[in-house]
Amino acid sequence: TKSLKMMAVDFGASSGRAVIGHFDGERISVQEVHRFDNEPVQLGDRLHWDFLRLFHELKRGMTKAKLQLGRTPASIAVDTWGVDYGLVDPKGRLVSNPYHYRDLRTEKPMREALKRIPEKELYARTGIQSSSINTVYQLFADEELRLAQNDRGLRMLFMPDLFHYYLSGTMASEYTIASTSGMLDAARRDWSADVLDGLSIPSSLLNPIIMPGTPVGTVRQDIGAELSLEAMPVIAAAGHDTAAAVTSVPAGDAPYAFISSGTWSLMGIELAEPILTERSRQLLFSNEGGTEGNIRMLKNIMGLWLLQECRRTWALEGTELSFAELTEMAQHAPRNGSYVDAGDAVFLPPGNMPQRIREYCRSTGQAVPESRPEIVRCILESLAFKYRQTLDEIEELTGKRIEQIHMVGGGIQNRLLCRLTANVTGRTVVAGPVEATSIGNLMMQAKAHGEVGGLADIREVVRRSFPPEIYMPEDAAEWEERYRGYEQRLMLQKTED
Ligand code: ADP
Ligand code: LRH
Repeated sequence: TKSLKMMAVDFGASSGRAVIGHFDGERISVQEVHRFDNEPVQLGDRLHWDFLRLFHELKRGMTKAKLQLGRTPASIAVDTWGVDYGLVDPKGRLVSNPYHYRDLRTEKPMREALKRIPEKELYARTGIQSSSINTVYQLFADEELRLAQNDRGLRMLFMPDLFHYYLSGTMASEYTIASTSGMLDAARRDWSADVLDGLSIPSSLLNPIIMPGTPVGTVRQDIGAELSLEAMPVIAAAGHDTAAAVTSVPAGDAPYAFISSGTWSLMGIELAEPILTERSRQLLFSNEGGTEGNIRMLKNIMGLWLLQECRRTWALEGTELSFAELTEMAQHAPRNGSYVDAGDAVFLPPGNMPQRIREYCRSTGQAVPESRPEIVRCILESLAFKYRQTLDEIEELTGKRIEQIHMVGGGIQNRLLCRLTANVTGRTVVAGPVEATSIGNLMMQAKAHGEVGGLADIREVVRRSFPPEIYMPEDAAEWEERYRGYEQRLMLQKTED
């Protein structure tokens, strides 16, 4: 019998975690060995990753995994959120602490970049909606680098690739994470020379693209000695956390949409080829890269970030509330029928979120949610309504009816949100697994080891291993009417814009 014991490290915004995955050929089980904070650091006027501390946490995770297993894991792979990167000099030194995408330095440069290449053209090429977080705008904002045309010979590594580089000494650019950059040609699945040239982003920064599930090397000997590990392969599994999560969606035959629910909500479908139409651009869909070269056509929705930031603000005000307590609060909160557009970029930066939500409601002529329970209720209903709107748009773009919604990620622990999603969309919600990202990461490693076939086999394993929770839609008519109210209020706002 097979017994493959690997480790995955997932750098999420709400926390980082290291897990061991045990794949026996039929099922996979996952055990968390290390969880740590992954808060960005504001230094002066810039928001950064705390890369050195995180590399230390990665090593601690490796040590704990080895001690837990009593031997070196069969391999390791790192995934992180999209778009961010580090720059490495020719000696292999990190040039500076990487920026966090919620840093606002890119807003003005983004507008300048769009004067050079009209957004329509950029979208037709890359299939990525324009957002100030995109790597392409982060690099464009680095004027020094651009004007000097990278005369220092630096290399750009996306965060998972950067961790892999410092683990293994090998530089590579894994496809799924590169696909979040806004610099890939979506159809060719390779760097877009037109975009790079058009924005004078030096192509010497970039590494060749490798596909998910490719071994990149082994853990360096000095790290092996430091942590007393045997030789340990490093695999580029699916560097983008959302790509990893979607890989482990336990989809069956019914046409489905996924929602990867964590700090962000990423809602979309899988396609063989990207949709690069004017309509999909207007509707703000992105075409990111999936495992096996398929396309994740999805929308970035602010997600539970809205709740996370309220929680942080309330903690600063002296009230510590767990996510379970917050959800409980919302359960019994009065519904004041006010909503926010959970796709609006005003919610992107950190900072007093309750205030911004109140302000949004006020400026859209709605009743202002004053109490904490009302605010939480407003967030969760607004998310569910946004999912419904996105579902309608997906059906419009593809001309297909979606039968089911698969929700995965930490956010499914919020059962109220799962239930609201079923009710508002009128679709069955299949929720699970919670640790979809780590599971997708691990299964792509298993694939690299030759222990599992393609995506269909991976999903079969996930279905066998983690029974989902099912939410059937209820009170359809009532929710339909409320949705119409939401639509009216926010659409009304749109036509005024
Ligand atoms: P990320 O990978 O972006 O860090 P996760 O997938 O870990 O995100 O999901 C984090 C989110 O899950 C939190 O924002 C929180 O809203 C939700 N969550 C976590 N634990 C619970 C819980 N016990 N009850 C309700 N919601 C929870
Ligand atoms: C989710 C995610 C998402 C976006 C954002 C930056 O964690 O990766 O898919 O790329 O973070």
